[in-house]
Amino acid sequence: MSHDVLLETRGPIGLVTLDRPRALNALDLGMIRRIHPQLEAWAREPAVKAVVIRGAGGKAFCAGGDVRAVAASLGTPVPEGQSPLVRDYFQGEYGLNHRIHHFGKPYIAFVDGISMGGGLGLSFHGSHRVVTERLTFSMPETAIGFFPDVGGGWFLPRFPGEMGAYLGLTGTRANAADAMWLGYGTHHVEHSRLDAVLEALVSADWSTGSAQDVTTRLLASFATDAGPAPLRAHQPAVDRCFAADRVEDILTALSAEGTEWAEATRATLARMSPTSLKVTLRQLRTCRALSYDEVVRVEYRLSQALTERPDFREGIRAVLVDKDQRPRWSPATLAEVRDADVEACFAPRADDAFLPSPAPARG
Ligand code: QUE
Repeated sequence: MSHDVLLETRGPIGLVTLDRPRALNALDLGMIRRIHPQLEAWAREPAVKAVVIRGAGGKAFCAGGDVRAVAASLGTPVPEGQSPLVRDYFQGEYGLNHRIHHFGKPYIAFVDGISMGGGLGLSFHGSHRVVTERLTFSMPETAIGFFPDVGGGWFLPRFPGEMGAYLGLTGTRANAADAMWLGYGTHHVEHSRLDAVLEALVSADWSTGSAQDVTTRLLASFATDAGPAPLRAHQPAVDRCFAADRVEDILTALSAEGTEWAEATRATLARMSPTSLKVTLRQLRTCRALSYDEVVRVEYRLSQALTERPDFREGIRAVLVDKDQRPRWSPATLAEVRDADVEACFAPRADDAFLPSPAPARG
């Protein structure tokens, strides 16, 4: 029996606690397979008015997906009758994100501490995202030869100007004030008040309006000002430099800026997988015009294509296993990445149609 996630019903509240603190609550397939059916049951149960998700351990909400296990599984043969983890994992994770996106009832994430990659997938798609002063968040996948998935193709293009391209390509970390400005956070609440918020949700009178309105009013009564967003200072430069449709043109624009920020940003991009950068920019431009469900299908294709490429295993090795932070990318330069290879990552796949049509919420 896995204790990596706690599932409880407290009166009108379904409560999910990610409880794998030694791995910063990184989301593995076992956790996904316990959370998804519980959300399904809560969606159908009229007595449950809202769901809260939080992380245990005080350091992280969720540091991402279990990319380490996926990478470790890639070389090993799969027993007959089983499907490979790389397929089950991403179908499971994106299927859970999709369930949250279409949940219907209030889904309230307490995003407190570290939230990266898969952590945004478990929070962004809900109706309410409570962020605290302890929040640090990022989409760091280009550092491991992957791409900003879990709906990054849907939420990054919705950030102001070119901020989504900047954050998705560079993996830059941002804070709670940034989250509020970008629209990741819907309410800023002090860390010390989270237990009181949960208690107030449990004892709330849910008959005074729609569950969404009751939740919004209750959270607003705890909310404080997050202050000015540090990222906002860079908005004009980000918009100048990240508007291009080719990564090479973004680097040229950064060179022309001649500022410390632009040089640091150039240096950051130079450390990322060249293939990841080109795939990610194309993902963000393509997905801008798509519905969320269409974005999930594109991202599933990319997850399968990029995990087949050498940069994914090399990135996991350099960042999460050996931690030498010196990946040897292949191809090693942007010039060597062929357009046809980028294009091929977006090709339809036989197992594309894995998304269920969620049943409507009741109650
Ligand atoms: C990019 C990523 C991830 C990452 C670092 C990156 C990611 C992920 C983790 C992670 C961090 C701490 C853990 C853990 C996993 O780091 O997806 O198990 O304890 O899960 O640069 O995409």
